[in-house]
Amino acid sequence: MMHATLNNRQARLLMRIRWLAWGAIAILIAADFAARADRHPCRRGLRLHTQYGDYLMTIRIILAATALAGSVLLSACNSAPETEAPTEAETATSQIAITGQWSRETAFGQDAGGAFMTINNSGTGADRLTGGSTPVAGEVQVHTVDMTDGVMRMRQLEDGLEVPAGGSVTLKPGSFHIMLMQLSQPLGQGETVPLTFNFEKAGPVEVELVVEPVGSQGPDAAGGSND
Ligand SMILES: [Cu+2]
Repeated sequence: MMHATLNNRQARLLMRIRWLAWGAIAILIAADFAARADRHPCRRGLRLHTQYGDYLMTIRIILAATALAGSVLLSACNSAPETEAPTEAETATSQIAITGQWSRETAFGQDAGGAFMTINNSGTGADRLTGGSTPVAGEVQVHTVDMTDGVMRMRQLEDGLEVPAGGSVTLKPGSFHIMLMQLSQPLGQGETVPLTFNFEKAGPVEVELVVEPVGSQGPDAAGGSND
């Protein structure tokens, strides 16, 4: 997203210009009233058609033009977004570390596989895992699992998965997971699979998945394979 950004100093300067413009308009209006008072019927006498009267008229036209220009300038200033200074969210950084990443053995002909891991973000800003790439699959998707009418269904997280600042998200069977779509080859137990994740802030993060046996709940799960 590209948009004009003012820093704090520019924002303060704009505010000062705005107050000066308001002040100038107030003075011009006051001066105009003074000029009108001078031409009030009970005071003008014979002066109305003198050179002095023409002079006052000229001043009034100049005042009106200046006030008009001032208000146009003001509305232009007002239409500029108020808070253009970089927000905390914009300057915050993400520090991603991925641990315990693994995948599961697939049968010949199986066209999708899962991948699981824990994603830590020790940075000051939340980040978002949006997807990734691997040589063994056509597409890497971020999935979640929902319960619909008592049936567990998985679904792609189109907007990715948020990893909070100073927090972590665990991807595991039955919950958030990575889906390796259109596998070009079966994943064999003991193999390692390179995978590059895409994070919105941190950018690409490379990992190597360890392929665990069919039915595994993860390398750290007690008992290992349980089917
Ligand atoms: Cu899935």
